Formats: sequence, structure tokens, C-alpha cells
Amino acid sequence: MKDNNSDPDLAGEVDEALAAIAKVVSNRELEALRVSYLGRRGSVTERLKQIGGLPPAQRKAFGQKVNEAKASILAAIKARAGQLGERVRDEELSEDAIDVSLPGRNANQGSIHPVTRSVRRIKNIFGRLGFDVADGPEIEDDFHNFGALNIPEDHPARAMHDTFYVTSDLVLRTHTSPVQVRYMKNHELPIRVIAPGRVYRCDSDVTHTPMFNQVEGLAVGTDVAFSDLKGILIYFVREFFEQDLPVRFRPSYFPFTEPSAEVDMGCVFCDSKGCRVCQHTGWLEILGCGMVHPEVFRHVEIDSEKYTGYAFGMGIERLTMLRYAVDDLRLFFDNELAFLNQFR
Ligand code: 2U9
Repeated sequence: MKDNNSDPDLAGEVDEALAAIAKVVSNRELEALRVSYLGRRGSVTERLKQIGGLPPAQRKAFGQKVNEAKASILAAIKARAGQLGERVRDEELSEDAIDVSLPGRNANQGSIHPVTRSVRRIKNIFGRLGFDVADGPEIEDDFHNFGALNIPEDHPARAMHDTFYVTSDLVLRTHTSPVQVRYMKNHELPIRVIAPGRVYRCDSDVTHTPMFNQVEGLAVGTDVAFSDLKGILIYFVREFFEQDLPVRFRPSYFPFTEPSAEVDMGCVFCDSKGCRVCQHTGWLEILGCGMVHPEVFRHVEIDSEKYTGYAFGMGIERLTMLRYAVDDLRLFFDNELAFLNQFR
């Protein structure tokens, strides 16, 4: 700054200061400039201190000029500080910016359990055939689980080793048949219903688990015949396995149906040629069925002279093993992701 006490024409110096302020790129540099002009020992401040040494007539004009210079430098500093603030914010924002072109993080997606997939397929197929879906309690009384189904007191299925008893009269249901016993009591005939659900048997080895899933079906009306049963089951097997498989009915025995049959389908592993899975017979047993026993109708007060019905039952884990060629039943209960991820 020029040392011109009597005529402090500060215009040149103010221009110089404003140019310097415009050039700074950081708050630190800006603060250093502020101190050098306006600080306690700053050049503009020094000018103000000189007022006392001037002749009184010049003091007012001199003071005004210095104050104007001070005000315009201060205004420039404030404006530059604002710009630098914006610049810092812009830098911060660009550092934090999200790169929308980066690939996203994959969210882990679950998959539907194979048994649930089978239940859905089964409901869908029987839904197309006009069957309603029903469910009921997993803890049942003796009458609904056994008595109504013509399973006598001395039947092996009642023995301790097959049934989980809750009390002397309550059991964990050993099949879903009680659902249909209740359904018959609560619905007008004719009926067509399937009952999928968990059932419990006191049994555990390579091919048996204490809990498994069943689906049972029941149709009752005035003109329900064994040929209807054959028709819907053959249709079901071919739809479920999505193959034109051979199906055969073998005579069998169940207390709740008469006549009764077991149903086999051609072995899907060897194309019916005979292999280890089908024990070299070419056939795999997949379900049981029959015409509802008149004793069952008597227990639910349906006139067996007027009405007939068919029923069938199958294990869902077993059907699922055959459909997806799973060789170990326990895989359905282990919750191993490597196994479950295959069913997407
Ligand atoms: C009522 C009347 C009759 C249901 C039936 C079968 C034959 C059958 C087994 C298949 C494999 C059980 O899961 S499994 O071990 N089931 O063979 N179930 S007829 O009969 C009924 C059901 C309800 C009122």
C-alpha cells in the first residue's frame, strides 16, 4: 500500500485487494488476506490509526475513504467465503455421489420348499377337477382319527408305537382323514374335497419321519363309482409327473375303504425296465385308495344305501422324491441351502 497520509486514494489498493481475494481457493488463504488488510495490524487498520496525526480539516474525508475501502474489502471477503462454501459443498457432494452405473448388490432370495411346491401343484390339479381344499386340527380325538374311520380298538395302527398320544383320548393325527370326517358332517352332499396337511407317526428310519405331509381326497354323491376314482387318479398321476406314465391298481386292504387298492406307476428312474429303485419290478407304489366303507358313512350319518364315495391318500414327501429324483427323505427336513436352492 502507498503511504499517502494526506490523500488516501485507496482505489488502486482496493482493486489490488479485490483481485487477490478473487484468486484465493481456500478459506485459510482468505483468512490470511483478511488479517493482512483488516486485522489489528492490517494495512487498512494502520491507515485508520493515522487519522489522529492529520490536520483536523482533513480527518473527516480521510476517515470516510478508509472506511469505504474497508467496507468494500470486507464485502469481497464475505462474497468469496460464500463461493468457497459452495465449492466445498460441491466437492463433498461429488465425493459422496452414487454411481448409478455400478451393478447393484444382490439381495438373497429364498425359494419355495419342494414339499410346498408339490402341495401347490396337487391343489391346482385337483382344483381343476372340482375339488375343494379343507384343513383341520393336528390334535384330534379318538373318534375323528380312528373310530369314525372304522379302525377298531385292536387295530395295529392304534398301537402305542404308531401313534403319539397327547392324552388317553387325544392324539397327534396319524392321517388327514379326520378333516374329511368333519367335512362330511358340515357340508351338504355331493362333496369333492382334498385335505393336505401334516400328520404324525411314531416311526423313524431312512424312509420314515415322525412328521410328514399327506394329501387325502374324498368324493361322495349318489352316483360315485370306482371308475370315477380310476379316472381322476390316472389323470392326477400324469399331470403331477408331466409324463404319460402307465398306472395300475392292485387290490389291497384298508379299514376305511372297501374295495381298496394300491396304485403303482411305471418307474420314472428306469422307464419301467427294472432298476434298484423299483426293486426290479418296473413299478413304484404311489398311493392308496378305495370306495368309502359303509361303516364310515354310518358314523357320520350318511345313508350308504343312497350314497357312495371314493377316497384316496398319498404321502407328499414320497411323491416329491419321485418327481425330483431325491434319494433321501431327510433332505426335506435338514434345511440345507445347497439342497433348497435347487428349487428356484
Ligand atoms: C374318509 C374315508 C376314507 C383315505 C385313504 C389311503 C387309502 C392310503 C396312505 C397313502 C400313503 C397313507 O401317507 S400314507 O402312508 N393312504 O393308502 N388313504 S384310502 O381314505 C379315507 C379318508 C377319509 C372319511
